[in-house]
Amino acid sequence: MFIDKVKIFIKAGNGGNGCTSFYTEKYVANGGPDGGDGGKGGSIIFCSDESKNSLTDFRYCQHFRAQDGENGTGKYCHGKSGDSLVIKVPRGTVIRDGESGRIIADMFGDKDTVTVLEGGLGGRGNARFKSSRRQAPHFSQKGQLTEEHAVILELMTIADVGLVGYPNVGKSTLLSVITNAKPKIANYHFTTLSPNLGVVKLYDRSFVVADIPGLIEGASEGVGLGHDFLRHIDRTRLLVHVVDISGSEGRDPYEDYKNINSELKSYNNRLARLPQIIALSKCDIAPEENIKEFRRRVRGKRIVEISGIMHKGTDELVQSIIKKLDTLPPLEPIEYEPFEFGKINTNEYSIDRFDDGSFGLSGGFIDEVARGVVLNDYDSFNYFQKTLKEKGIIKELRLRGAKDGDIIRILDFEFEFVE
Ligand SMILES: Nc1nc2c(ncn2[C@@H]2O[C@H](COP(=O)(O)OP(=O)(O)OP(=O)(O)O)[C@@H](O)[C@H]2O)c(=O)[nH]1
Ligand SMILES: [Mg+2]
Repeated sequence: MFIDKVKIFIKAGNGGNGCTSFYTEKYVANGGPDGGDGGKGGSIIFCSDESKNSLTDFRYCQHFRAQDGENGTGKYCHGKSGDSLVIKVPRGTVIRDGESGRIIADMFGDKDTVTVLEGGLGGRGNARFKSSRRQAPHFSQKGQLTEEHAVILELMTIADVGLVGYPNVGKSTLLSVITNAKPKIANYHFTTLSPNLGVVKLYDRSFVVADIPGLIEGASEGVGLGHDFLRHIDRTRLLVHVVDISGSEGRDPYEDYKNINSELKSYNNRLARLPQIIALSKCDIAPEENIKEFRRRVRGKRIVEISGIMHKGTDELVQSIIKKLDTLPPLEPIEYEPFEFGKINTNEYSIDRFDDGSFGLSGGFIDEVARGVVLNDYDSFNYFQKTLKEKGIIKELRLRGAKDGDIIRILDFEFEFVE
């Protein structure tokens, strides 16, 4: 089963906790603090891999967690950092935020590497909190906790040329003649069920062609295989519109041509506006009259007559494609304003006033300080108060009307305001 769109859940590793410990040795009383820092959590990294061509790997595995950082221990031992998790995706995968749908990264190049979630920072051990006035800190910092996020992976194949047309018109046959690809070919509709890629090589030139399942009228409403596969030609620079000019299935070739164009338009304007070369296929069995009639009705377009099975006209078609590609801008990643999962700004804080007269402190700065607080430890609490004072938060609380005895809430704990 071919899968080209999946939702997965990713979580970077938590930071390890810092350690509270004191040096002990025989005959050494009251050794100093020697608690080590916690290790950093592992990050979630995406890497594009040219050897993959679908997202099928993600069908049964949707949860990805990087390793947590280890806790620090005594004797200044720092915890080991957690291993990052590298998730390999095919080239051309677009990574989106699962909630807003905004693009986080376009894995356009081969071996592109993007860190989507940073691991949590490790907490500092009590050895770090030693100062001239605080010789024996009985507290250390906790590691930063990370959150799970949903992301959507969407494969948008990278190819220069896309083949479009009704089912059974000879798209895959054409691909097999002009490229090295060996797609399945058969005389029934929807032989091709997932995109095929092939590379055309002519002297020093080469370009990539994508063959997708056939489209039919109403594809935009989900008729046939729907137009979901158009995503795989959404990045192309040029379309080759394959029209069965023999009318072997009793349809009017000109109507086919018009219908496919309107399906492209209902998918998106970019596709509808892409330059097209029309390949009239099955010319070996087509009445001359059909070709003339089509040429009469479609004027001013580049039209090449081909027969895939007889290998006729295909060289001319390749030459036309190269000529046209030379005039077009190169393939480029999608333009987007990258979405980043909220990086915590450890400098920011805000003060709120609640109905009951209490105050609430929140923001990255407060979270950062709160990680190090052990409320029932006098030392730790002093350190906490001092940090708030240095940041000007105590002063601001006063200005906002806080009086001694008022309740101040932080995360899930509260304390009384005293200066
Ligand atoms: N006579 C003739 N038959 C052709 C030609 N090209 C393809 N065919 C036949 O048409 C049938 C369909 O060919 P495919 O290449 O599988 O067509 P397709 O457009 O990829 O079809 P789907 O994948 O179903 O959309 C096969 O039986 C081919 O042998 C041609 O130039 N002349
Ligand atoms: Mg096919």
